[in-house]
Amino acid sequence: MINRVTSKHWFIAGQGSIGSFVAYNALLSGIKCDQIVRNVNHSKQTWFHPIGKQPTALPTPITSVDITPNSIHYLIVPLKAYDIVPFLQQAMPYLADDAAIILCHNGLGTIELVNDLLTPNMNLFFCTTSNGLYKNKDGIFQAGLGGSQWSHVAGNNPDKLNNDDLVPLFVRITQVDNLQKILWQKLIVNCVINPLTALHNVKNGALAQLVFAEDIESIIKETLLIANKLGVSLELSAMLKAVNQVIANTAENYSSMNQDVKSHKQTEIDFISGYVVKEGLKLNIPTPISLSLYNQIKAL
Ligand code: KPL
Repeated sequence: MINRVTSKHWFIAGQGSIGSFVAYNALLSGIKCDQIVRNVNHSKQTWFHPIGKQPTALPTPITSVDITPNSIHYLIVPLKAYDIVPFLQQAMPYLADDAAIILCHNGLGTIELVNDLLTPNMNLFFCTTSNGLYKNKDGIFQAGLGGSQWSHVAGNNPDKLNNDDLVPLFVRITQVDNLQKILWQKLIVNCVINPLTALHNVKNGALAQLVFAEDIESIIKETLLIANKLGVSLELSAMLKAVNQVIANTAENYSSMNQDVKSHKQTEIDFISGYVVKEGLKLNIPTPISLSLYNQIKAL
């Protein structure tokens, strides 16, 4: 039986894997939720394929013509990092004065950009998720059950959301107060796996070969210099272990950057190695390895 656990009406940007996972969970929980797309004619019915359960057709997405100005109080933006600011600029007239916005993506650098767009009563949250989701022509597939962590990152009302609001949407989710450390840990994993797999056109698992060991260690060391200077306490041995663990756990996957390069799509390199380079410049710390990876990906 459908259990209406919350009266919040959620809006989700786009029909990506994470957004569709959230829309599926909302549907199961009886929570009001709409996926927003640019053009409904270009979007097709999305099927979500959960682990061990029947595939489910998600509700038809809506466009801005279906939304009343100032009516969005709860918005999840699980878009690629470079799409977030353009989306929010267009969404601004539809956001309520007290909107709660959740960002959810790979890389770092959007929080500062989005903060500049917010009006005083809005609140910004960040959620990082490791659910094994992938998309193909038949829909969105859940390959593994991962966890998510979230925190308030900007605005004057951190209590605008609580964990009970998000459990029905993300399932295994925890509110944390050390999100910066978690985001840097994920950033370092992405700084290693994403550009290397894209440049060498290999699956994540190929990075376990000895020939990549030196590059992996150099990337981690360089990114740690920046993280540590910013007060994020992460250590080389723990990061080496974490990176190798992700390489092993996702051995059969092609990283998102590898897939983006292969399908001639924009990559998230600006918010991965590019973010490290930018922070290095601000801190006066040279980042030649990240810069080289950044330039090589940009050149592809
Ligand atoms: O986040 C990822 C990505 O591909 O973007 C990893 C963790 C590297 C898994 O492929």
